[in-house]
Parts: sequence; structure tokens; C-alpha cells
Amino acid sequence: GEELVITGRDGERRDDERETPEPGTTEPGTAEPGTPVPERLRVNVIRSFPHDSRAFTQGLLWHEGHLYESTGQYRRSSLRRVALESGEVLERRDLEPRIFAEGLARVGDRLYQLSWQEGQAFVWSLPAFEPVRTFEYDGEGWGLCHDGTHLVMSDGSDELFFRDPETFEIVRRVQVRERGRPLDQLNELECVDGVVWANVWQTERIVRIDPRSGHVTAVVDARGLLDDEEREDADVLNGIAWIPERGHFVITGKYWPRMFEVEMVPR
Ligand code: DDQ
Ligand code: CA
Repeated sequence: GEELVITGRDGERRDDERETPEPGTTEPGTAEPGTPVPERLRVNVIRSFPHDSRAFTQGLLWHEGHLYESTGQYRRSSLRRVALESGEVLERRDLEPRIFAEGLARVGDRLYQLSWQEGQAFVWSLPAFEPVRTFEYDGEGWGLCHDGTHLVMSDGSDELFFRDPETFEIVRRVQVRERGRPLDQLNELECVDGVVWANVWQTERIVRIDPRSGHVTAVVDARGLLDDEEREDADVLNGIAWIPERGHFVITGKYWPRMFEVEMVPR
């Protein structure tokens, strides 16, 4: 017969996860001298919405009532305008098949879209989604956000790179440290009010980074968003967008069938 499965849809950790230590973390209270002990947060789900489970989400942001999403994979990468409540794709541009798209950020009426290993960033116009220009860069492209002055970029390493949106040149870089230890695999990013939120690739952890010092000041346990059935064909959590009008985040993942409007609350 069918088993009753209690899911974490409400953001509460399930019984089987309650005693499981978070991967890659140490006991609370231990940190290298002079480094902050991160605040421990979890997600509280306000609502959830459908998400295109064929979207390999690599970048997510909110602007004037809509979500904008970059999706990856060779031959299938795209830029999308998405309705939050229905998950409907309202506008879509497909990238060249050789491009594996990554992070997405908005600067004024321009969207900047990274590629994974192709060394090119694509600039699109808003609202028309017309290609504007391309920048070249060295190394990999992972996450991207705009802090009001610079583009903040991750590349899978333990550093964040600050780029001039006019030239795409690196003007500053900072090493990210959690309790004094390097933290790499920083993937999708979200710049919010002077801090940078990053989800850590292949985990259900989201960290809050002070971009001046590189210190991780909070760690969010985002486990338990998808139920067992939804998780079957889903890949990793990836995609954080801040909705200022609601004071909430939207979180989804690669090939996730749902997205979640959440608030970060103390554990
Ligand atoms: N990244 O999103 C972590 C930056 C890259 C994810 C790439 C996942 C591999 C997909 C298969 C690659 C086919 C060549
Ligand atoms: Ca984002």
C-alpha cells in the first residue's frame, strides 16, 4: 500500500533530516579567531508556484513584476521572462547551441547573461530582449548579480569578482570565508541591500556574504522544499531572486517543477 510521507513543503525539516548535520559545516560556535560565526537560518515557505521542469535554471532575478531566468545546457540555453504565479514563459530567446548559459543580472535596462565555459557574456535589452553586445572574459562563468555599482560574479572558486558593467573588467575580488575557511562552489547569486546571497553548488545551503570582508554572515538550510516525487527528476537547488515589493525571496533549482516564495528566518 501507499506510505504516508510527511514532506517538508512548509519549510520544516522532516524527521529524517532533523538529526543530520549539514554537510560541510562544523559545530555551531567554532570559528577561526577574528571571523564571525554565521547566523543559522532556514526557509519559511510563503507560497509555491509551478516552474518549467525543463528549465536548467542558472540565473534568476525579479524586475518590475516578472521573473527573468537564464537556463543552461548546450543546445538548450535560453533567456526567459516568466510569470511568477503561473510559471508561464512569457518571452524567450534561445542562445546559440554552442553556448551553455549561466548567471543573469540586470543593470538598468540591460540584462547580462554569462556562459559556463565559453568565455562570453551576452547583454540583452529590456523589455525587448534584443541582443546589445558581447563581452569576453577568462575562466568559467557561474553566478552573477548587480550590487548597484558593480557586477558581482562567481566562477566555482572561493572568490567573488567585481566587474565594471561598462567594460566587464575586474575591479576588485574578495575571498569568501566561512568561519575563516575558504568556501568554494558559489553558484547562483543575489545582491540584496549590500550583501550577496549565494547558493552552494550541489548542496541545499544558501549563504549570506559580506562583500567587503568576504565573511559568510549567515547560512540558510534550504532542505526539504521539494517532496520525494518532485525530487525524482530534479537537479540541484539553483536560483535566488529577491522581490523587494514583498520582502521575500523566490528559490528554485535546475529542472525543479516548482519555485518557492520564502522568507529566511532563524532556525
Ligand atoms: N555550473 O552550473 C555548476 C556552473 C555548471 C553545471 C554543469 C552541469 C553539467 C551538465 C552536463 C555538461 C555537458 C557537457
Ligand atoms: Ca539571482
